[in-house]
Amino acid sequence: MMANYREMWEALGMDLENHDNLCAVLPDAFGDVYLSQENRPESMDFWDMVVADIHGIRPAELIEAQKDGKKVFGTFCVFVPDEVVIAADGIVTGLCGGSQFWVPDGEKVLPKSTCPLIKASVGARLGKTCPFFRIADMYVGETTCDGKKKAWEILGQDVPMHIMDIPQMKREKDIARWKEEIADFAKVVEETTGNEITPEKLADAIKIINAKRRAMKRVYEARKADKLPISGKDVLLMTQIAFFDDPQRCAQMCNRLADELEDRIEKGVSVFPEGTKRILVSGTPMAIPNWKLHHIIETSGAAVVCEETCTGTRYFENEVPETGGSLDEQFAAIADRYMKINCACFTPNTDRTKDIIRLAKEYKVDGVIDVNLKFCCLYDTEGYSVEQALKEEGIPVLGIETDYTDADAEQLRTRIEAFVEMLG
Ligand code: BJ8
Repeated sequence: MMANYREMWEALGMDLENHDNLCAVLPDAFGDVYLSQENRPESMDFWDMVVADIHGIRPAELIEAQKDGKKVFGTFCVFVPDEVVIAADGIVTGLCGGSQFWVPDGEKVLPKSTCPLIKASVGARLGKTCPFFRIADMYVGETTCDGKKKAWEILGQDVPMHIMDIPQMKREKDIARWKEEIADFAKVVEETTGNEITPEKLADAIKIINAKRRAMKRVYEARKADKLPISGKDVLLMTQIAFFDDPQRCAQMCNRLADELEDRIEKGVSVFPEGTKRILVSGTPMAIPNWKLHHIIETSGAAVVCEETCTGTRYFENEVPETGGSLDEQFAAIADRYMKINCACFTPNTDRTKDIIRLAKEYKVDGVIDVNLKFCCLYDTEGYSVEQALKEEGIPVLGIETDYTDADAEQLRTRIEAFVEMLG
């Protein structure tokens, strides 16, 4: 596992010795969390293979593409529109760090009271232990939370960095400004790739990303079944890897999985015993390999049936209308679609609460676990309104705060077990 890529990692200027430490722990973690599950859908073999060589297969593909003159854009937020990059024959790769392994390197330069996602992302770059951070020709940041805004100043010291100014409100004038921001991003992408974005190419790119969204949505739809054909953990893995993969292959693999799940539903195959409590997880994103909460929930007598997170429904819900038209019209359509993402960095953000209630009903959940990554002030504060609204709806909710360490795992398990038990 992860053995044959040393030359590539060396050429990328990685810290091989420290990277070996990461490679040594990941297979065990994956084995404990994933391979211990029974009766998994066979189509998960694709994602198992990708994880087994997560720093090998896809990085090697990206480097090959770069040899053909393609440019790789590293992103940290679901607001950065993939369509624009694809339209210029560029490649997008997610860069959010989800491992505690990277946190100490991040803490060398960031305040400890920064959220682990940011600390891990910065640590992965500065510690030279993630090939994706080494490969990206350009990083694309955004003005979402304060922690990220300041992190770009450190990350951008030795990598070209473009920052998209994301509005903090969703008034008409904010959306119009966001459209301009997308048009500006398109110019930067054109300059970086050397390729022109034409209306036809953008229309094609919109179709490619919509197809990926639809395929992911099909997998999610299958989780509405009474007999759950797949675990939450497996779907989380699918979504996490969707940020790194080629979008067309991603769609193909998700559709293949959805076919199998639909077949399982027809045959009544389930991966959980009847009566297992159904949980919706809402809150902060879970970047790979952050499987902590899902693992605890699914080994505490419950199943995760949906994620209202950016590694969940916020990533794929809503499509860009495929109406074509001028670049300007398409940028407007893209701006509209992305402004439907309800992130806690907006105010007001009452539509997120509505989303959570809608999803809770659609997925027939018994309860909601609202998770906050430690030191994320936005989701932490919004948790108050979320809990209030859910209680008014009579939907049981458990608010938790956690990080990437295992220090609180047992305490979390106790609380989650008690919550699940309370669900009757
Ligand atoms: S659209 S959720 S991906 S900003 S958890 S780094 S907010 S302190 S990740 Fe996000 Fe885009 Fe929003 Fe989604 Fe900051 Fe909070 Fe950390 Fe966060």
